[in-house]
Amino acid sequence: SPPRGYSPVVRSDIPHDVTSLVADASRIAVLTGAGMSAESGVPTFRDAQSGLWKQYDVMHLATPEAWQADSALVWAWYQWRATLVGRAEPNAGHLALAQWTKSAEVTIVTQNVDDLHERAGSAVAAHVHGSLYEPRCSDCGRAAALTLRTELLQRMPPPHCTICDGLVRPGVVWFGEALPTEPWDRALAAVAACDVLLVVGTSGVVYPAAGLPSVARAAGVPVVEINPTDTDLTDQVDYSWRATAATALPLLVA
Ligand code: BV8
Repeated sequence: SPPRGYSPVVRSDIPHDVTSLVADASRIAVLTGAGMSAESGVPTFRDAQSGLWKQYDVMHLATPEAWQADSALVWAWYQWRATLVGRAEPNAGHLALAQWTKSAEVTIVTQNVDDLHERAGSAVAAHVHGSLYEPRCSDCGRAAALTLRTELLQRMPPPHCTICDGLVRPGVVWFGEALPTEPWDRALAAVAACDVLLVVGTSGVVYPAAGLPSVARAAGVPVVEINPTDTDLTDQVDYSWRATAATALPLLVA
């Protein structure tokens, strides 16, 4: 089934306005959201409330409170998501961005916690919401190895830190948690110092990441949104291209 938010009226050609906005750009910044991975079959964040997890509210599961209340349930949800992403492949949009780095300076800032940009061959300048693949000790902060178990249960007690015996937690940013400083600083620098900012596959709901397009515009950087539907950002961008990531990005790089 098409990804959430898919609209039938989706262009498959590059709008003239976008061509001109991108034509002279040598430094491109790209802000990606869950829609970037939708065509890889990875459910967007809100669609991660499916199957085993249908009865749970993802907006609750992705919080420190849920972790405090039931770390085995939350750990199992992230194991399920990490396994799901592991079974997915980068799509044509991920691959086009990786290809583009051969002819232009492309800086990727992602809200996604998957590793599909990396597996397509891109370096990611900033994972502003962390990563499914970088668990860390919730006490001493040390990185922990992620061992994905084959069977996916609804409750899986998280492992303990080999150094201080603290609980190992998912390496993501939960709602109510501050974003990691260094990735956030790199994200701010990237969107302010580029020639054009592409915003691909995000609803622009979650802050402070959703504020990055206005940071770019305040710096005089033109912003192009690539999304099959209108979003909270649509009236803040210079051009909104009704297209999916895997359709639009290869056209830009061709
Ligand atoms: C913070 C990691 C402050 C976890 C994520 C009350 C209390 C505390 C904070 C708040 C509050 N009220 C508001 C806030 C701020 C809050 C916030 O913004 N809430 C929202 C819901 C209103 N933000 C925070 O809490 C942030 N921290 O504010 O800290 C602070 C400061 C100092 C000290 C202490 C605290 C932290 C936010 C990070 C949350 N973590 N991810 C995990 O993954 O489990 S966010 C998560 O949801 C995703 O990473 C993503 O960024 C976001 C949205 O997910 P989706 O909806 O799936 O994806 P997206 O929005 O990108 O939408 C999909 C889009 O794709 C759609 O537009 C669709 O049309 C499009 N699409 C679909 N198919 C395609 C496509 N596009 C292209 N091609 C396609 N094929």
